[in-house]
Amino acid sequence: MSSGPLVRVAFPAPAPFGAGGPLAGVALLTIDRPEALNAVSFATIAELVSSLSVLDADPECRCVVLTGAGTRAFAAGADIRELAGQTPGSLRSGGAFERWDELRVIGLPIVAAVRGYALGGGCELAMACDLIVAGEDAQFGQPEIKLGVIPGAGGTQRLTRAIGKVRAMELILTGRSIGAREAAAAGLVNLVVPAEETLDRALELAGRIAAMPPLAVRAAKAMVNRVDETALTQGLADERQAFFDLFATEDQSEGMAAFTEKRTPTWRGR
Ligand code: DAK
Repeated sequence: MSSGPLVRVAFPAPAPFGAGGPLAGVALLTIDRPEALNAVSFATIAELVSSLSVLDADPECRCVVLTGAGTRAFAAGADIRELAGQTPGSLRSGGAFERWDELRVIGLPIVAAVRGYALGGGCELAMACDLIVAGEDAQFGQPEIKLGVIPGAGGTQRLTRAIGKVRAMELILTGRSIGAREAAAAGLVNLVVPAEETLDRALELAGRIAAMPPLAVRAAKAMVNRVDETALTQGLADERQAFFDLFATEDQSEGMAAFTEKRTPTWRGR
């Protein structure tokens, strides 16, 4: 049993593929409960959202990679031992589950690097991220039905949006999990990579996002996420407003000047 933090933070993250030195602008968060397949206890989600909030407020941080310690799991769910003794009343009043909702206010893009099991709350956590890099050994699923309950941290909603109603319905009603290739074919993950390269490939992807102008990155994330919250007419209006707003930034002037002058832009995040 580990007695240190439940979520390790490395900021800046190490460069991918042993390239040496840190990876500018990228933070690596690792759920560190490998003995419990990184099950997300109440304390784990609290630590995770606290770390993300700190990084979100740090102008040096441009992108986050979230992974699980070890090779067997991203996270095998919420901690069943903690859930077992709960009642409707304790779940409503405890506040612990509200920490999950705080993931939604993070403006930084988050890349999930998934090896092994991403089940239940682990699958929901991956889907709450913005991109998913899956190792060939990844397994995604919502097995809560086998425990006598249903997904409670967004699984019925996000899985359905990601892979469509009939596929989500089958997985949620039977508890079957799917491998990385099936997940990719269904549109759940961005890319499937050799298992041992999962973290490096996620860091690489995060590095490319971190090299982009940060205000535009945050605006883009917010606008893509608007899709699930609004009808098209309102979404288009919101996008236009965000587009207009970016013309008040130095990064817009710099980006367009650099294009004209045929040079690499320097982003200031303002
Ligand atoms: N919770 C606690 N411990 C877990 C765990 C989990 N979800 N998953 C695995 N472990 C622990 C095992 O108990 C075992 O511990 P020891 O017995 O060694 O002490 C250790 O990790 C290794 O697991 P196994 O021995 O079981 O390993 P196997 O290779 O045999 O099997 C497995 C791997 C992933 C197939 C199996 O461990 C498994 O079925 N795990 C449970 C998967 C699952 O049912 N996940 C869904 C949990 S329910 C909400 C937020 C979140 C949630 C709900 C609401 N709100 C915000 C409202 C989420 C709910 C869930 O995720």
